[in-house]
Amino acid sequence: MGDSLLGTDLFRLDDLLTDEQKLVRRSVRKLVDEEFLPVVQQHFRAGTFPTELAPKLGEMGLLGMNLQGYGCPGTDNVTYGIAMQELERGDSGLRSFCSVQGALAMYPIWAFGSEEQKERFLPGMAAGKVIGCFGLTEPDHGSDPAGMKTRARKDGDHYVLNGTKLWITNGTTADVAVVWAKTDDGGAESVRGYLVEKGMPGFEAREIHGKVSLRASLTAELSFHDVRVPAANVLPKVEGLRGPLMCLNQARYGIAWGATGAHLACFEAARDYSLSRIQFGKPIASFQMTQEKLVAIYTELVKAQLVNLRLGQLKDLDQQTYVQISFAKRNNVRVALEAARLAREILGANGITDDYPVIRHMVNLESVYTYEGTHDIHTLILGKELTGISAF
Ligand code: TGC
Ligand code: FAD
Repeated sequence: MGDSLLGTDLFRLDDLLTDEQKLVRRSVRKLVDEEFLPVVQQHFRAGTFPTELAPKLGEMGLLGMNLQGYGCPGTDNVTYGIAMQELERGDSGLRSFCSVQGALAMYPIWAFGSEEQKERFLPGMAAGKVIGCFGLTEPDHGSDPAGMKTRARKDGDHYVLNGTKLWITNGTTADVAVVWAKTDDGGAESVRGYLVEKGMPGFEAREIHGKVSLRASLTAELSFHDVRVPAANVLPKVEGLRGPLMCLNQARYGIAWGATGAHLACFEAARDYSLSRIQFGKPIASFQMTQEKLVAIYTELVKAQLVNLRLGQLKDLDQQTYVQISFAKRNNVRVALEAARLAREILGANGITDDYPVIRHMVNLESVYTYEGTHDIHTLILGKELTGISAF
């Protein structure tokens, strides 16, 4: 099996990878196995994230991986996807940390920021020394961000920000929050991105407690009460909902690969368990019903890998569409969640303890199913593509 996909590479996708891509997969897998998996149970139980890993993630080029310049590694998109897959093989919280940092906080600065903003924030963020978060969702506006209430009012050379953002990953540890707000500056109201820095008076981040999913990830509520954000902190090169949605394309792409990593972990755990667990005098893997479940998990895993690689190739040619990304996010998360449920069943009572990774992945995937566009929203994006009719 070597460093291949643990015996799941039925269609020899590895033949299409470069040595460099396989090397990245091996080194991220090693990091996850040696430095993350030994501590994930403790973090999942405590509801904490090992933020101290951030500089290591930076050193390994896992933050803002597919961005060029400003200290970012500038890898191709297949390499970026492979890394996300390996991170989420560890835990969705670990991939989330890197997705939010790279795709949702660094990408908007990189794509829409001024030269000064890029030079000021990106090198530290790529190194894992400056943490970012992304504030789009609000208490009353999740799937429909166009209805957001957060407002920025121009006042001299500042904008005064008021509003609340909810469910913000990395919110309590972030040094800089990319906050999307409406402003009527210069005529019609439009959405702009604001770089809100930790410590700005009126800005508060409160941790959300009581999560049963994605426990090894920090999630916050951000509130803004007359926060004076310098005009120099407004992202100058984008206006409208297209801005945050372009960031989501980057992150959803990573999630499509990441969910396949969680899927892979569940497959591996279920197959190993079924071979070693003896009932009625034989391994449970010898029962036809167990084999049917393993084959169901495996089939969707193999298909998801094909989707990811082709999508990555198209992204490297800059020919991907957001409909393809919705397809991949929607499909791969759903099949990973179904696989996790089947794997949990194969593990019997052991399937409900966090001594095995399966139930942790299963409950995590419930969040992944909802964030970055719920399953239903991606269904409607695809439905619109097929019919030409928007059913939002
Ligand atoms: P609509 O009128 O369709 O579009 C508004 C403008 O945006 C353009 N557009 C896109 N551009 C780039 N990428 C996309 N995917 C785009 N989708 C639409 C569109 O062409 C239009 O441009 P323009 O220039 O004509 O103005 O907008 P709508 O209000 O009808 O909404 C569309 C909808 C529902 C698909 C969208 O709002 C949506 O995707 N909603 C889901 C919200 C969401 O995904 N939130 C995620 C928050 S972040 C998060 O969850 C992080 S989890 C982090 C972790 O990994 O831990
Ligand atoms: P709602 O939009 O209220 O949806 C509730 C239900 O109604 C869903 O089943 C949905 O599919 C359905 N629904 C809604 N509209 C329609 C429709 N038109 N047709 C059919 N069904 C519909 N957001 C950020 O901005 N930044 C983050 O870092 C971030 N991190 C997150 C981390 C976690 C752990 C979680 C759980 C969420 C995070 N989110 C973040 C928020 C996430 O993006 C939202 O939860 C998501 O977009 C859905 O919004 P909502 O929860 O308000 O659900």
